[in-house]
Amino acid sequence: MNQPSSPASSADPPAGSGIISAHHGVAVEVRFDNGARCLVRVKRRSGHVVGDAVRVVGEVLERLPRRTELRRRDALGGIHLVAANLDVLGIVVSPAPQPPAGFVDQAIVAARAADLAPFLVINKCDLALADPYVAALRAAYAGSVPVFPLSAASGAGLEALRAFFACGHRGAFVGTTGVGKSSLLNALCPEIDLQVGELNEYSGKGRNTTTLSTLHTLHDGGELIDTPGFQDFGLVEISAPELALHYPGFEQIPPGSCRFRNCRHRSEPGCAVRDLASTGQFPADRYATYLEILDAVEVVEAQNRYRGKKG
Ligand SMILES: Nc1nc2c(ncn2[C@@H]2O[C@H](COP(=O)(O)OP(=O)(O)O)[C@@H](O)[C@H]2O)c(=O)[nH]1
Ligand SMILES: [Mg+2]
Repeated sequence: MNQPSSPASSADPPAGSGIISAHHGVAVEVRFDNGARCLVRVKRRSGHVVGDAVRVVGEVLERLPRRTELRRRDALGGIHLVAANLDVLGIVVSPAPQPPAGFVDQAIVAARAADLAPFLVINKCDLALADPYVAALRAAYAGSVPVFPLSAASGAGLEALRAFFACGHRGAFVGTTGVGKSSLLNALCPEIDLQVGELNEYSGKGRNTTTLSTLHTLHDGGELIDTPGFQDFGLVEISAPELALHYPGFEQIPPGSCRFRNCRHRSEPGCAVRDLASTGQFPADRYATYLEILDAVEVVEAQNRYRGKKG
């Protein structure tokens, strides 16, 4: 079998190892290690996703083990694999519209639970009301994740984010509708040419029955995955143990501080987190937010248990 030496047009399908750089439903584009690309037919539910490392042998794709998997939950509760082998997940927020309470915390926990390093992008910093919003988010999260205040519209602050990706990170963005994710992707990678302010995939009837996911190489280095419709969907639900382990701010508390290893940091005896919060050594508002999210997560867990018993 020929080693790939020319782009996808050659008659012989190239062979070798590479990465899935686009998914068209019935075919995937493989980008080989030497930069050549080719289309390979796949079954509609082949399970391949953008970011998968593959070996092409003839017409057959052999998938290599994944380092990470990013999943989302759709409006009906179905879980879908979105991308493989990402390193970082950008959580995008803006001063207007602001995400719902607890959104950033839960996204950070979901990313960490999937072994992705989360970072926070605060878009629309050109708006007059941005400064206090940035200050509050920095106070809450700067000790836990990288924070990038920027404006996709004016370009201010984009360089720092480009430099972050240039370290060799492969990532994707999540965030609620209207915070400027499409604008940000366009600003970082103009060839994507996304529609800004478009209806989201879910409510936009008749559009894009085949979701097309693509992997883009940024000019300064690093890669971005764009999966239309994904960004506005929910990440998979987090479990109470994941929340207790990954809640932003808890990194400061040395492991093993609580009496019980599986401490949920609520009413367990010998809970170091509760003690630190009650003496002001851990911010009381951050602890209160944790408890609110824990309540909500436990309600969902109880509902799922109930459904499981019935079913
Ligand atoms: N003022 C300001 N508006 C922005 C910025 N980025 C995006 N927008 C606007 O915010 C709206 C939503 O942007 P869009 O990229 O579609 O958000 P998405 O739903 O997260 O993909 C559009 O009207 C954009 O023009 C920014 O940096 N500053
Ligand atoms: Mg969008």
